[in-house]
This record gives sequence, structure tokens and C-alpha cells, in this order.
Amino acid sequence: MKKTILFFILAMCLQISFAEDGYRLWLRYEKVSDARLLSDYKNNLQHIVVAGNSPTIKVATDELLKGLQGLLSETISNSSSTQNDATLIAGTSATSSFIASAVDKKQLAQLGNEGFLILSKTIAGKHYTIITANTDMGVLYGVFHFLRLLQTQQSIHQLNISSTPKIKLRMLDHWDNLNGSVERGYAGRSIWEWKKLPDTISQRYTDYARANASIGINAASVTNVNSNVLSLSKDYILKAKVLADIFRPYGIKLFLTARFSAPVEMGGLKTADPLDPQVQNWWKEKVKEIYQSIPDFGGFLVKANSEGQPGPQTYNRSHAEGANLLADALAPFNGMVIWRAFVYSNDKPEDRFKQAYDEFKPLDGNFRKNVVIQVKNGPIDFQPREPFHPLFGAMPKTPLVMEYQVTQEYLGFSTHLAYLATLFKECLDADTYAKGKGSTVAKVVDGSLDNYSNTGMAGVANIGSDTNWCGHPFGQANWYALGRLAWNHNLSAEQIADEWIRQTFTNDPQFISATKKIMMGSREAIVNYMTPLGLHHIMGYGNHYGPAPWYDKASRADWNPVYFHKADSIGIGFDRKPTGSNGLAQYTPEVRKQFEDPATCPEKYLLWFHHVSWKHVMKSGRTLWDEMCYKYNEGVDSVRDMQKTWNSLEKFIDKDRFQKVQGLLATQEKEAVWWRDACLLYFQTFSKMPIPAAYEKPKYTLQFYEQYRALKAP
Ligand code: BDP
Repeated sequence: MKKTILFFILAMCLQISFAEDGYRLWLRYEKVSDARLLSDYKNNLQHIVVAGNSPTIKVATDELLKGLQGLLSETISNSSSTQNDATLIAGTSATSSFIASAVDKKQLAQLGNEGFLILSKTIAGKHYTIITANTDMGVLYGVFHFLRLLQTQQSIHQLNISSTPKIKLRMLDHWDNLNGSVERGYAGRSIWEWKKLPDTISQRYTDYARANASIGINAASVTNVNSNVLSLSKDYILKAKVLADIFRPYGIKLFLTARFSAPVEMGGLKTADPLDPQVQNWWKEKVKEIYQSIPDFGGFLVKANSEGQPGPQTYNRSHAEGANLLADALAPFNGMVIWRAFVYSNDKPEDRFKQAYDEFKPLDGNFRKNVVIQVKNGPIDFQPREPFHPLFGAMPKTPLVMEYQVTQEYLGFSTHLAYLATLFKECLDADTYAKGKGSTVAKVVDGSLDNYSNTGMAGVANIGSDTNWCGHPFGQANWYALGRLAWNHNLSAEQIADEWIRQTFTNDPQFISATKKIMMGSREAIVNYMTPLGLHHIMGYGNHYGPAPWYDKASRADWNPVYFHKADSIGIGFDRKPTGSNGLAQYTPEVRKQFEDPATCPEKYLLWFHHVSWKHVMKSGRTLWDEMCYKYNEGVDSVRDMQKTWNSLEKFIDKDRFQKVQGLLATQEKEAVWWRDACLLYFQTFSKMPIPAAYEKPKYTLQFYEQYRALKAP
């Protein structure tokens, strides 16, 4: 069926006003402010045809209608008209004979299942815009991209866009518990209302799927990696089915976390040993049951033998044996296992930096074809800055999926403004030297270095039931950036910020350039006032909020900040050279050499790898201690600059969001000072050196900060 949509231009423009509460994310479709462009769009987008009748095409049609209605500010209605009237045609060669004859087959052949083309064509003197793909899902991605062009006020003449995702699995991992709480979630409760499912269906599920599709995200694991066996029960499978049914037209596959001990806890077996035939059978039956309800179920995401989670090692089996057990059960249905490398043992005194590599590197080549290993960007744990994880480049026979943390567990929750695309890119651009110069992490993750076909990039979601989804209005940018980078990691952090600002706020050039400056510097500001020069994991114990470099009471050594900074009267930093833990040995010789020599180690990583004397002379000519004072102060100053810049932008945007960001920046400034003063006072007890007179003096004593609870997160 071909659907033709005709625009009726009303004399009166319909003004629909929305509260700027952030709910609409980057899909606001406000009227185009540039009059010339608006009239050009109106002239060229009078008649549209979206060919096909699948649920995905229905979504694409609705989206185009909604988008154009908002952007052109015209009332739009569907009307039956012939394709000849159309100036914008979307569909596949299978659903549109016009497209079949107008589009080069060779161009289409390069698109795969998800890519799309957006083309300007003049045929018989008439100008057409064509959005096409090999699948309806590709068409939907194309529609979203086209709307992005309009929202960012770009010309729609001479379009020749061919876009295919560089990464296959583009995923959000929700650490959401079945009781509605969200582990490390700072934007309200879980959006999944498990108690009310399957009978009550929140509109938010559709809005979530739509937002994800608009940035290319095609997979979601909806339950916490610290998993509850109940999510595999019959009742919960039926609840999950409702979500999967909603996600399907948007091209999103649902994944669940699997608790390794489920055969015991749920199946009543005596063991969960992966080599036990009864255990194997239990998983086969369970998987079959899931596929009966969710025929396109994505598979399992598994955290095993880490931080108290059950796993194969409980039965003296390896991670490969554990992963393969689930992989064999999923294989007949094309399901996959995403097995996490975030593993560290309770009883090994080994440097945590080294444990994932030690565990997984020897298993390279032992995993089934439908297993991928999900590796955090850095070797410790989602710190404001980490060097890249040494596993990248070290497992040529095993696809490695990148795991980022979008939720700001270690970067000030949803109170601090942190644009994370710069962090994501820093890791992707790092050179592993696995196959010589240019073997970047990006090439490992997109499969081009080692020819992986199962590629993936995942982010731990920052989404919750807050009206604006992510708590901080700028938190949305990180969800957006994850999707855009997973689609095309060649985009720069700046380009992504630019797109996001235009769609989320305004196309005003002054606002864009000022806001981009805030965003681009925001993560570095946090690094500076929390953990400069390679310090890491010195946050509050448990909640990971606020400074607690002095903390040494945790039951495990490596849950204590003192374990990570190792400050003493001589200096500070974690020696990971052969004289220390030798964690550096896990990198290729080229990388190791660079980090091993304090003279060539980038100073941003210095204390990751070296225990450095307080008097060590830095590149700036300052001593390490003075440099630390400088960096902590620089962090605070950056936040103050961000405030100043933001305050100058009031006239460009709505009051709601302006004031919300203004308030959050005020809190961030206080907390940056808290971080600076607490850390400098504490480290000063070792350095015994003065804070240079040019800097603000700490307002309180170290004792005060050690007992400080007022700003502590719950
Ligand atoms: C740590 C979090 C913890 C997660 C863990 C993980 O503090 O809540 O369960 O990561 O990734 O950073 O499994």
C-alpha cells in the first residue's frame, strides 16, 4: 500500500506550546526560525509519500508528519493523492517502484540492513528528496536523520547522504531493579513499571523506543547486571514481552540479565555447573520459553563471579565455559551472550587494574561464535579519566564490546554538568598498537582490526522517571552521544554537541558556540577538581559521591581510596611499573614504553602509573605538589567560568531550563570547592608543603571535611 500525505496549508499557523520540561529530548521539532529556510522547506516538502505498510513504516510516517508539522508549523493531514505529486519519497525498492527506478542498485547494496540513503534528484525537471534503504528499519533511520537535518537547519538541496552504522549492537544497559530502584541511577525511579506490567502500559515505553531509534540505538538490556533470578520467571517473561513488542517497530532488541545460579535458585537443581547436562538442559528450556514469547529476543547480558555475583568459577569452570553454556542454549534462535569482563576476585590481593586481563586474555579463542565480551573503557571502573583497558587489542579472536557508563556514578551524579562524548572519544582514539601504529580502540570495537562481525558499544543508561529523563538537562547529551558515536565513531565530540544543542535548545549561533564551550570543557573541569594528574577512585565509599581520599575502612583493600592514591611522605600515585604491580606489562610494548617513563607518560595519566615525588618537576616547571594545587584550582575556576557563560545566555532560551541549569551549576561550584579543599588539605598532610598564596585558602579544616555529611548523597 502506498500512503500519500498531503499538507494542507492553513492560513493561520497553529501554535502548540509545550512546557520546556525536557521530556521531548532532542525531538522538539520547533518551528524553523530562519525565514528563508522555512520558506524553502515549505516549498520542497509539500507532498510526501512513505511507501509500505509495516509497523516500522507506520512509525516513520507518524514521525515525518509530527516532525514536519512542528518544524513548518502547518497543519498536516493524510490524504490520498498520487505519487506523482510527491516531492519527498521514502521507502524501499520493494515498496516503491519510483525508488526502484530512481536509485542506483550499487549504492543500495552497500547499505546493509540498517543503513540509508538521502538523495536529492531532479527527474524530468522536478526536484525530489528520496529517503531509502534496504529495509523498513533503514527507512526509519533515514527519516530520523532527515528530520535532524531540518532541526539543525541545513540545506536540503543536493543531498547525497549514505550512512551505515559502524557498529552492529548499539546498546543501552539499564541497571534497573525489579522493585523500581535503579542502581547508580540519579534521575528518579526506573521507567519500567514491572509491578503494573503486563496490564498497564506506560506511554513512556514508546517514547523511550522512539528516542533510541532517532539516534540509532538498537538494543536494550532492561534489568540490572546484579541480577534478580525473578526476571527469568514466567511472569516476568510475559512482562518483558510487552516491552519487546513496543520496541520491535523501532528496531530495538530486548536483552535480559541472566543470573548464573538460576538453575539452582529457580530450577531446583543442586548445581549450576556449566558442564552438568541437567544444567545445560535447564537453560535450553528456559531460553525456548523466552523465545516463545519474544521471538526476536536479543540474549543475555551476564555479570559473573564479580562483586558477589554467582558464576562458573564457583564450580571451578572458566568464564568461557560459563558463557558457552548460555551461548549453546541461545544459538538455535540466533541469540547472543554478552559476557562482562568487569571481573575481580574477592580473594586475590592482585592490583584490580590487572584482573580482567589476567582472567580473559588466556581465554581468547575459547568462546562460541555468539559470545561477545563487554569491556569497560578503562581497567578500574568508569573513573572521570582512565587509560584505555589493556584488553582492547589483546583478544584478536574474541569480539570485544565497549562498555561506557552514561550515568554519572563517579562524575557528580545528575548534579554536575559533564559532557561525556569527550571521554568516549578519548578512549576510542587511543592507540593500542596491537597491529602496529594506528590500531586504535575504535578499530578494535568496530571489528575492522581483527575482523569481528559481532561488534558492539553499550552504555549504562542514565535514564529514569524524572520528567526530563536524565535529571540534569545536559545529561540527555550523553545518551544522545552514545547513540551517535555507536552509529559513527568518526563524529567528533564537538559535532555531536553542536547537533544536540541545536535540536535541544536553539539554532542561535551565539548560544551554540557558548554552550559548546561549556560542554567541551566540562569533563576536564571535573577531572581537575576531583582526580587530576591520574588520581582515581578517591570518591566517597559506597555512594561514590564527594571526596574521601582518606577513607580506609572498607572490607576489601581495593574499595579504599588510600589503596588507589598511595600517598605517603615521599609522594603519591600507584606504581604499575615492574617495581610496582607491573600492570603496565598488559599493554603492547609501544604503549608500555610511553607510560613507563615519567618523562613521556602524559601527565594526565602520571599518577595512574607512577608513584611520584612531591618535589618532582612537571612540564610546567612547577613541583608535583604545586601542580596539584594548580589543577584543583583550575577545576574550580572552570566551573565558575561555566557559570559566567551560562548566565550570559538567559535571553536565548526558556526560563525553565535556564534556571534549572543555573541552579545546578551553583551546586556544582560549591561541590568543586568541597572537592578541592578536602583533597588538598588531606594530601598536604603527606606533602607538608604550603598551598601557594595565589590560591583561595580552604575555608574549613580537614577534620571538618572528614566528618562532612551535609552534601553527602543519600
Ligand atoms: C561499579 C558500580 C556497581 C556496579 C559495577 C558493575 O559501583 O554498582 O554493579 O560497577 O559494573 O562501578 O557491575
